[in-house]
Amino acid sequence: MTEPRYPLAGRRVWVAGHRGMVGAAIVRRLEREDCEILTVGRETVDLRRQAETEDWLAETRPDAVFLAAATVGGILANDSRPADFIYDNLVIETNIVHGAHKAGVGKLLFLGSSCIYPRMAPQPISEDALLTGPLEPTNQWYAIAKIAGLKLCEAYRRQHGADFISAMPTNLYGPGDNFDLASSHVVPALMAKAHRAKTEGAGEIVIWGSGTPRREFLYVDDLADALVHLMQHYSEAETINVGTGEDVTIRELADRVAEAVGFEGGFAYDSEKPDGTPRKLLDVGRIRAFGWQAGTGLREGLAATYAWYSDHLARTS
Ligand code: GFB
Repeated sequence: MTEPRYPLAGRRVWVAGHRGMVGAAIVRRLEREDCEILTVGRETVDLRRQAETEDWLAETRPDAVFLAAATVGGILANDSRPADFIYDNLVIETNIVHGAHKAGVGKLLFLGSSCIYPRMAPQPISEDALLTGPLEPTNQWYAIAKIAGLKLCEAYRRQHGADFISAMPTNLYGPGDNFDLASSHVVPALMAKAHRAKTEGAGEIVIWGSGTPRREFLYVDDLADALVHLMQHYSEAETINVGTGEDVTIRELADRVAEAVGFEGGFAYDSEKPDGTPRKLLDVGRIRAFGWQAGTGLREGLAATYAWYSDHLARTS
């Protein structure tokens, strides 16, 4: 591996959003680097408030920022709370990017999402598909906010020479995910349903939509590893995809989740619920060329996630 362009050793690094699934994984990964990790909770600084955010940045003066703070959720949450998804995300990223620039932050990594790409983008989706076609309607609000975030980074780079980069992860899962059925993504939703069915001896769980959409799933600790790698090695204006390069149908995912949980029943399909984008597989050629590749297979990642979830249920019940 080549020497990092931006070594983290000795630096003060703020993980914005450290209580979320992604932020917590970044903190876990940074604990292996020789840097000082900075965090602040919502009760102290509401990142939606510009003065609070800018004051905190001015006082703390981090060297580097991982911008993992966001309002996130699955297909139904996105579709039913469009104002929260567009407002919260626009304002959080604007406050942090502008505040980081004013506070002299040397490097910032903004986290987007693969839903920024056009609904019918050619697969696998390369970075240059951005803004070439209409978005998926169920998550267009979130996608517009995330597109604005990556353009903010580009604009501050162009006007001020700021080393602000952005990464686009594919669908994520892992320890610390949200298992609430009304707002979660598909992996924790199917895991929670399969676990409950197994516990209660129910014969069947419900899958939303047709089960035919294809998705790519990245284990969150792999994402954190990629982000630390990019922070140290990547300094380009163009966003960069982070994924595994492989996808499965939702039906295949349900089989894998059932296997991880030990649920032996069947599946029913709720056609009243949306399918969303038919396929969302990222082209991971660029990040591979930068020397990073995902290490956790879906089976292994689902087993680790279920171990965390079982433990979490035991701790909280
Ligand atoms: O994970 P998910 O909510 O996000 O849904 P998206 C993925 C697919 O799984 C959809 C199906 O086709 C869902 O209909 N699915 C099946 C389920 N059963 C369930 C279930 O019980 N719960 C959920 N949630 N889905 C999100 C975007 O889209 O992806 C966000 O809305 C973000 O903006 C995120 O980009 C990564 O992949 O459809």
